[in-house]
Amino acid sequence: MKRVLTIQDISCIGKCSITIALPVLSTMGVECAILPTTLLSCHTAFPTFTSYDLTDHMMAIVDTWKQQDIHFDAIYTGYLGSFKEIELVKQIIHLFQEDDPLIFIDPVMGDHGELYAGFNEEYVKENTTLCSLADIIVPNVTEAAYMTNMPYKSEYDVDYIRSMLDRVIEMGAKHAVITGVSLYPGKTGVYGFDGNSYFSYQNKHYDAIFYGTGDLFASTSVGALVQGYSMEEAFQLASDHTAHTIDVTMQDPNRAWYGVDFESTLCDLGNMK
Ligand code: PXL
Repeated sequence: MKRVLTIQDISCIGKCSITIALPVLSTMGVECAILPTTLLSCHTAFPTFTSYDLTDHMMAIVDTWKQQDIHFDAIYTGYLGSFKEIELVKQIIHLFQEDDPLIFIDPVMGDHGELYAGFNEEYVKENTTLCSLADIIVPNVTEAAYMTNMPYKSEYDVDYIRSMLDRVIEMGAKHAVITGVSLYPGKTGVYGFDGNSYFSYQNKHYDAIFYGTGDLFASTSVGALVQGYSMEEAFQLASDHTAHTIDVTMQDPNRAWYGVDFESTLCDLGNMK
């Protein structure tokens, strides 16, 4: 069985980061090891939350794995809340590099033209240096704009996205996929470069914001990639699954405001080849 290490926070309430990665990867038939960076009562979009820093324990945990010769097929990071977390992830990537795991980095920093609470341009610079170590990064348009110093636009053409992607790739990651790319009215999808060619995939656009959809997309992509899907196939599957989950979430009149209803569509991921 393939084994993925995910390094992200645990938000006790919030349907994001590890509480999405773990069930999604497990359902896809992939062992998911977790390295929690922070324990939050709720994610940072809640009006109040507590945050308990776990970074002092992370290396001790990794040391026990190294002593017991544990290997990973992929290392997947999402939301990282501090410079220290970014630095630790760099060290962990270095420690496991002899296994040549797929390094998949979702540089979670913001959306809709704004950085998330607690992040600033210095943080963006630091996260960009982490991205340069990746095999695949999946910034959304906001994150890519901050990383490349390009102006954020909510309306654009394919040339804007293509030059953003080219600049992101120049920053060191081997492959990149920009998410939340809307190339036609009523559509949203991805625009990526797989090392040889560009690819793009568009789905129905839903005019709704559900936290955790980026984490669902990234986790599904990682699951498909380690199971042997090509980049284009993996991102298509993740786009379809994310769009379907948003659709199902919107149909639930009792849905929680704070997260996508990924639980309702988990079983669809269990039938992958
Ligand atoms: O879904 C991204 C995410 C993950 N973890 C925490 C967050 C967010 C987005 O706001 O606050 C703690």
